[in-house]
Amino acid sequence: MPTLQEVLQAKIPAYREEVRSLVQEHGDKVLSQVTVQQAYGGMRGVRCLVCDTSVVEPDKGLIVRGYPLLELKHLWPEEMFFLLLTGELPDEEGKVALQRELDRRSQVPPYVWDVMEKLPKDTCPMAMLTTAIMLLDRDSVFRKWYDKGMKRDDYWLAMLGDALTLVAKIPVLAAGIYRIRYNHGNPMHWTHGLDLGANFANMLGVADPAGNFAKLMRLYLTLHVDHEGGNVSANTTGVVGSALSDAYYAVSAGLNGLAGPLHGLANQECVRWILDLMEKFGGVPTEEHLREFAFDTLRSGRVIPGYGHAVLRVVDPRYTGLHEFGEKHQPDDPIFQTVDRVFKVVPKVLSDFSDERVKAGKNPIANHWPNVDAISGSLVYHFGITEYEYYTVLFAVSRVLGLLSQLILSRAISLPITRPKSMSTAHIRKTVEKM
Ligand code: NMX
Ligand code: MLT
Repeated sequence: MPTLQEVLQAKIPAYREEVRSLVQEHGDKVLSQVTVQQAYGGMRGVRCLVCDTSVVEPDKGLIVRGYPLLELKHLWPEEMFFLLLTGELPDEEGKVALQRELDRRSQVPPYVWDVMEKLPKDTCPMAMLTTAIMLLDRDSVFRKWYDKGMKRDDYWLAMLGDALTLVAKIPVLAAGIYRIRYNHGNPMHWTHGLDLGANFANMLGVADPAGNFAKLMRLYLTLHVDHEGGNVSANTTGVVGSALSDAYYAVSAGLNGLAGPLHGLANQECVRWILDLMEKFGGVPTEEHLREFAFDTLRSGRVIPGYGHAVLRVVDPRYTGLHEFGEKHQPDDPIFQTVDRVFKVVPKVLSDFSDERVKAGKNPIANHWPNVDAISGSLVYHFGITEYEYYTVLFAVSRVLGLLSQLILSRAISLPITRPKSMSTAHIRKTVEKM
């Protein structure tokens, strides 16, 4: 089978032509409109971005290149990367070739570890990760080729070079940051010949005699890999990349968005919430205690982490995929049992609370179901990685693959610099009053 680069090389001309003819023939047709509510409401539902790696259907969840996510849960993260980029699944030979490419690129330069070691001990793990990514920018192929006058048609190729390096190094960086930040020893090396998920599990240094932690890491990385183009991290990465900033700048910017509590940081907030709940009630809480705790959270003006979503209106299939793993491998773990009980109680609490909000003249809560962050941390905790302030880094290791896929494709079709128009409140008032 041809390599990832060869598959892309063969497909990109037709992809460019498809986009060119679409814009030429239908450029003035309307896809979406913007209301005042949307301008002030996080652009929710405004259809104005292009993303060909995946789509989130409100009533189905993530669809990757036409496949519903749960049909892909057996795939390994490197296969997902191939699929996101090309729309094709690699055969065994294609997968192994990609793995060997990652082997070649996996070494992290010593100066990065020197900086990580010197950071204050209480630095946030996500700040360490995005700093480490920025330090790698020194070797950006895109930047070097650009400085030498690279042709626009080659931008995607230079981006692919940086992307492969980042895909190979991100698990090494993330695992090393875990070990440095929490005094678990020196960073460990990538093992040549091992897949990405197992390598990551191994480098975290978790004892895994039955291989179940490696299985969890493969599943985790596969399920978190992409979530179309509008989420904060993907959108930010796209905007920064559109200025022709290289992959290191663009991805680290996106991950800084993932580090927010309403986005990827919710996975660690969720474990904290579950542990507080269990501490308060001395173990797995009763449904009544849980209801009381959830209402206390809401009435104190906080969100219930892991519940709700800007697009989804059903249980997140990523939650379902991880839940199946928990049921099989850790059904007796009290944290997993608490997560399960939260699922029984919280949707109704959110629904009741939403009714109260509406009566008080506020917005309803649009989605009462769990998203991926409601469960991911509890599965990791079981394997002894209990430092939950680290968990957003796990999400980041996976999401980098999706962010990079989107960046490469944006350069392939030469999306221009992103520059929408803003309006002042006075202008909006004047405009609507004339309508
Ligand atoms: N707990 C309490 N209030 C909520 C929740 C929740 N879980 N979800 C939504 N709301 C509130 C929301 O804050 C908003 O309040 P206000 O109008 O006062 O600002 C109101 O309900 C309407 O919000 P929605 O339209 O339902 O949701 P929106 O699209 O604005 O936000 C989230 C989506 C995901 C930011 C929101 O559901 C949330 O904060 N959830 C908890 C945090 C979380 O799990 N984030 C992870 C998302 C997934 N990820 O991995 O990134
Ligand atoms: C994601 O995975 O990016 C989140 O579910 C957030 C989103 O899609 O808005």
